[in-house]
Amino acid sequence: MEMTLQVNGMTCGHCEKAVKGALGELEGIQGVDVDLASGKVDVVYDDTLVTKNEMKEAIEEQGYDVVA
Ligand code: 9UX
Repeated sequence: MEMTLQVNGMTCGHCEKAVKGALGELEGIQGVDVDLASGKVDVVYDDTLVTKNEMKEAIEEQGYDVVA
């Protein structure tokens, strides 16, 4: 499965790393691509292992805002 999350508040490369790292620690995440300029985070994942809500919470724990 693949989805795009809109994440607000990422402005530098460290933000990108924080978000990638947080998602990468979740089981079932197969790929993460962050576009800093737009705030779009493309995630490739196994939907039997991880939910959108878990991804959202992991990103929010890092201090960023997930829109929808
Ligand atoms: Mo960069 Mo991101 O100094 O929260 S780590 S803006």
